[in-house]
Amino acid sequence: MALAAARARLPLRALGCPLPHGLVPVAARRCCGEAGGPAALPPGGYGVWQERAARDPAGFWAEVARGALRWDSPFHTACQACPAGGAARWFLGGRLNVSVNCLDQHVEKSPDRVALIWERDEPGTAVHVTYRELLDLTCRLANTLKKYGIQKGDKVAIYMSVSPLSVAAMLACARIGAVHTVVFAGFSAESLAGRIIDSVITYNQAVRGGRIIELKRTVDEAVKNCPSIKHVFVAQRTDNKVWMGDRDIPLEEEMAKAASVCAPESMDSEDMLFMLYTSGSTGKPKGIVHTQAGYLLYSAVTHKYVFDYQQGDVFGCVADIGWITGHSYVVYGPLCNGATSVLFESTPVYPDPGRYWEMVQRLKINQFYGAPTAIRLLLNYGEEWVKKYDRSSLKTLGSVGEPINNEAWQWFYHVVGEGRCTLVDTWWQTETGGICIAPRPSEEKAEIVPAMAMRPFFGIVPVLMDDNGKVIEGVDVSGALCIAQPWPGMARTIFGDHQRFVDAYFKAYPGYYFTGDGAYRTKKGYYQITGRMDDVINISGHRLGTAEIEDAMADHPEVPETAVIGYPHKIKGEGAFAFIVLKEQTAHTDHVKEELKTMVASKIAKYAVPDHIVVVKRLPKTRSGKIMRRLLRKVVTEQSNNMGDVTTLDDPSVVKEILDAYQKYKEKTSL
Ligand code: 7RM
Repeated sequence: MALAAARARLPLRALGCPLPHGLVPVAARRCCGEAGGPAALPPGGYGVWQERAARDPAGFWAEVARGALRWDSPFHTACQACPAGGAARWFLGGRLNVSVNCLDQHVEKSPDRVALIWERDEPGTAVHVTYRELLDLTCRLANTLKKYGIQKGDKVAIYMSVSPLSVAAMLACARIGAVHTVVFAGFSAESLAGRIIDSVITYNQAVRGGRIIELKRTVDEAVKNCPSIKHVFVAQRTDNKVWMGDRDIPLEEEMAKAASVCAPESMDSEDMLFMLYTSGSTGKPKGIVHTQAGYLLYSAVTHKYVFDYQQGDVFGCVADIGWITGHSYVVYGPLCNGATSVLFESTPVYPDPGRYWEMVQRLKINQFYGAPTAIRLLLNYGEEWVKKYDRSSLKTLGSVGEPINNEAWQWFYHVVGEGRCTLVDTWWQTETGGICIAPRPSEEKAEIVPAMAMRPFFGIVPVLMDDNGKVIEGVDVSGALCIAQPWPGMARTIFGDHQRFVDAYFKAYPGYYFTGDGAYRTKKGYYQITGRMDDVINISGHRLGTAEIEDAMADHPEVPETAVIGYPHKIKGEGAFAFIVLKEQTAHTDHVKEELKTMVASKIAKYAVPDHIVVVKRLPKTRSGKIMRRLLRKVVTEQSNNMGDVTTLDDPSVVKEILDAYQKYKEKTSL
């Protein structure tokens, strides 16, 4: 009801254009300009570059960095290994500003080139923003932040839906040397409060799939538990009024008063650019830190070469800016390359399952980059939703975030891409900064194997490790996926806990970066990712630690113990499955389960809520008290005839107990 009223009152303009100083939807503006070309590589081809980059990473990247980035002062050392283990540092002594690379350099040559196409929730209401306009927004926002005392090194949370203003917020931080941390707008108040931040930029509300999301209200809740937050800048995504307190600053009003010129801060290559929280196998999410030059270079070069981005192309990555994919392939990579980047605010099924392809037709998108979970969802609706629309602009399709199953790959390739587009399955992580393994770039017309990431990017040297920490040579082998040499996009640390960084990524296989994933090297030497080797699960392409979900349920007074595992889910890829122990057999089990679900939603986010909760008398534990989640996975994937080694179990009879409980649950529900 409330929503219908809100929408009737304020469609286009308010759901539409909260941008200050009268930016209005423009149907068609030129997307390309003459200059400001994408990142350049030295002459050669894939094989030549790959060989050179692997043999001499410092020399290779130094050459690329000189050509592709605009420097205030040149670097003196391309790459320096970290003496205490950990990630290498890049382009030492160099100074630059990321926002200058993403904006000013393009404005100088082609100010009217379209930087962003904001594909808003309501189809057909796209807003085009030129490079000049985006620089103007960024400078006004930067000056507003400065006015309120935000300085180099301060931490600014961006809790907003995707829009030109949220992109400007990221770039404004970069301009003045503040560190942004984008928090996905689906995260709860408690998640937001858990981040280390000095101020927040948010919207009054967000709009997604025709629904209103109360962002400011969530920020208000978070602020109560987060005394470090000094300012909350509130922009208007809708015309609805929200409560404004002492700490709150109306963003557009301030921006309208602010100067549209802001001198960029000259940053050291290794100064922090942003941190982004991501889940690991233990503890709370960690703030992964990326620095200025190396990250920008790597996102730009991978954007150009993996997707074969050509100047004038419209690049459509439908990820939210709250994830690393949005950082690298909605914002930094494309803008550094002077591209036209689409900001997708909606969902794949709003207003109907043809949304992506209607958008492709209308915006003439040339590269479409999305997640397998959306493809799996859409293929259930049938081909008509795709075929209705003209997709002839498409040249490259990309997949990211989780393994793409063969059925989804084939549908994406044949139905969406009409069998004539290159489909790249791209493997990478928050920690890697950009794509590390993908079928492109490659030698001219090299084969692409369905549903496989295949080939390392320039300078990425993948190795597989066995259980004893030895490198596995040869082909047709599987092991733990590590990367043997540094590359510029690698994260540098975990904010505030460098030891945790070293322990998580460099300890298991000294001298190598351990990804946490397993991989198979095929007979032809290609890489296929087999999935996480730790207790991280992947729900709809979103990373979550099973321990995080367990922790969120731990405070329930009637539930002393829980164990969460990932299980295969047809659409989401994986879902969370919880086993819980109750204090005593209460009559209101269902009530407890509902309470647990609410706890997970409010402590983490809705997508983290377990699909299934099974009550057991006890959890399977080793004699030293460790929960054997491996056994629970066997039960849920119905491989209980093959439990493996159970000799370390404290009491093997627990297996039958759990199997019985699972069977009973299955009969009762439609599992
Ligand atoms: C970009 C991103 C990283 C984890 C990673 C993998 C899984 C990502 C693929 C994939 C198979 C892929 N960053 N993953 N891409 N698995 N094939 N193409 O997703 O930090 O959020 O997640 O996602 O397990 O370790 S992330």
